Amino acid sequence: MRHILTEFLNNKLMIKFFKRKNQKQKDQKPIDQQPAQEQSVDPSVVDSVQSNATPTVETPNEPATQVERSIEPAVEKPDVVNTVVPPELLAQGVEPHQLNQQLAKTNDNFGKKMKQIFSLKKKIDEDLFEELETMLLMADVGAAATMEVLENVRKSLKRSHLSDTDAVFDALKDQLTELAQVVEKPLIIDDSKQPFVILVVGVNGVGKTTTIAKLARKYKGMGKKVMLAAGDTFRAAAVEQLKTWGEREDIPVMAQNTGADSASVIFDAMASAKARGIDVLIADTAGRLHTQANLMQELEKISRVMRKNDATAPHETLIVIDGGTGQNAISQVREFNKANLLSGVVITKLDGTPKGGVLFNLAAEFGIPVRFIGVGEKSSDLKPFIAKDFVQAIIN
Ligand SMILES: Nc1nc2c(ncn2[C@@H]2O[C@H](COP(=O)(O)OP(=O)(O)O)[C@@H](O)[C@H]2O)c(=O)[nH]1
Ligand SMILES: [Mg+2]
Repeated sequence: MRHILTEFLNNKLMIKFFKRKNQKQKDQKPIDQQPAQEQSVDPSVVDSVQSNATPTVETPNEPATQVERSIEPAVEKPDVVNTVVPPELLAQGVEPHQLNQQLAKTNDNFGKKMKQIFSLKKKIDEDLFEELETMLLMADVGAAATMEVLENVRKSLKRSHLSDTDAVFDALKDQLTELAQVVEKPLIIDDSKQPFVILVVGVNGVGKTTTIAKLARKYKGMGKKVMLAAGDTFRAAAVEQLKTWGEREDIPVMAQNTGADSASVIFDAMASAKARGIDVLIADTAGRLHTQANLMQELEKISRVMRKNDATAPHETLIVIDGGTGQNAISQVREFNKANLLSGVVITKLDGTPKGGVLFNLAAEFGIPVRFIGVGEKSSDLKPFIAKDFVQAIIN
């Protein structure tokens, strides 16, 4: 129902926007159209690993420092924002991060546009609200979230009896923060689960395997024993890619042949993880097109089979979406959510896109916790989602 309403509002608002655009913005630069992102697996990574045909537990002996040698060192960014990290995230070993530069492209669609609008408009009128509405729609916030945010801005201005445009700027920032806070619920690993099992789902190319490597590194860094399960048995390259990451991060990977039954790979990995006292098991899955209904059935089967080992598993089912795909990412969440499996979202590739506003769209439409955001290709480029920091980075 909400979906239909959203579509309706989207159409209505877009018609309004294009009318206005024709009238007023003939000389305005078109919004930056990003080229389609490279979504294929880096062949150099895959080629560098020997294929392993039999079920194995890979435990490379390379020291962890190998990771640092094989991955480009991160360029330290200067601190501009004072980040307040919630205690539960500090407990996860998360240090304060600087997002300004990583989210610079999304900032072009929010902070920069807002400054332009407010530098021209000195009084609060319908025209100002229409400009803001257009800005939010163009920034991938989505129709429903745009309406909700602007309605709340009007209400808060009324309540506070403020009538200068600075107050509108602040109120808009506050309302976006409030909306983002709906989905700020960090993933806490329940230590009573042995292992705590994270199932990672999503369509091909969104960054599942990379995110798994990032999570593995994070949890290992917190002193947890981590294991990976190569549940994407659909493509040979997928298994090899996960093994490569396992080697880099010195983390065991449970894998079987390409074409093996994904549910049984993950089931076996759970049994092995239990026997080896593993704290966190992270399972990869295939991501063939979400329009193929059998993928959903496959994921339901995987969850069912997992529950034969542990009735409470999976303890987290994370959908990974590519932040650069905007509305497409929303339809992917909608599709995967039909099977009612999702407990968290990871939005990747926010470093290379102006479409980070999709987070608000997601928050308003589904309210599923955004556990992490991906801001680069390195295994250290995963940040826990903190609403205030995110909004500060895109409106600074
Ligand atoms: N810039 C950027 N690239 C990413 C990020 N996450 C993943 N990627 C890249 O996206 C591509 C696909 O990732 P992969 O993990 O293989 O996707 P999968 O098919 O869902 O497993 C790879 O080239 C990754 O390096 C991110 O946060 N930022
Ligand atoms: Mg993959």
